[in-house]
Amino acid sequence: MILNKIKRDKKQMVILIDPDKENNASLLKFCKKINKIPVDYLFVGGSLLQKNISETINILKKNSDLPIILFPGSLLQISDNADAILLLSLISGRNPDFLIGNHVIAANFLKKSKLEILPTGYLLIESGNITSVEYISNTKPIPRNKIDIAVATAIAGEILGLKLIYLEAGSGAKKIVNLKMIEEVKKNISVPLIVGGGIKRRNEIDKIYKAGADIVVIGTALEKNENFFL
Ligand code: 1GP
Repeated sequence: MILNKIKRDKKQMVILIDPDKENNASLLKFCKKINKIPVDYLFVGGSLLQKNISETINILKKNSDLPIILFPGSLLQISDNADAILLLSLISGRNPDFLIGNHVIAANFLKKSKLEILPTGYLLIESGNITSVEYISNTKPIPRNKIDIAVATAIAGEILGLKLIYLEAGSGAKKIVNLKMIEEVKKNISVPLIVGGGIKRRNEIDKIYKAGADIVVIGTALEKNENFFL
């Protein structure tokens, strides 16, 4: 679906739902508004775990037709009632658990499940504050001005066989990913490019698409303002 939309020059939008920040009522309210939001897919995941992720997915499935893609902050956020999973390799970091360790633990479960596996090169980019993903993953982000390192890392991800590249400033980031970095990474890869983290204004979305992102991810902005897209 992602590739077909790119072929038709369709820029794509993801809304990130963090199960810990929602309750049944807020999820239902969100689903009622979904047709007014330009959204193609839902990502479900977060850094901590206060409730069973499957419950959140069930509510979203019952009340919307959008594909639900797991965006797991940890192995505890894998559930086979979603449609797909971003199988993240945190290739900007050097923590073996997020490069291969967790993948080995989850491998048998994922192979038996019906989840569509989306192998994703996940690049954490410095964004002006220490984000949850930086702290929890115990990895150093790529400095925001080191465009050559981001490009080389993205190329390495693609030639290793990863099917998507994700430039991540981190949820609630102070600064979005450097637009020049998005542009250069896009020029150098042929797999779809996802960009997210810290997007607070509508006009930033257009700039990020223009720089080359195929998919933009919005989380915090919509959590803070339910009329963000209206
Ligand atoms: C985080 O890129 C996503 O993984 C979304 O970030 O919550 O800052 O929109 P925000």
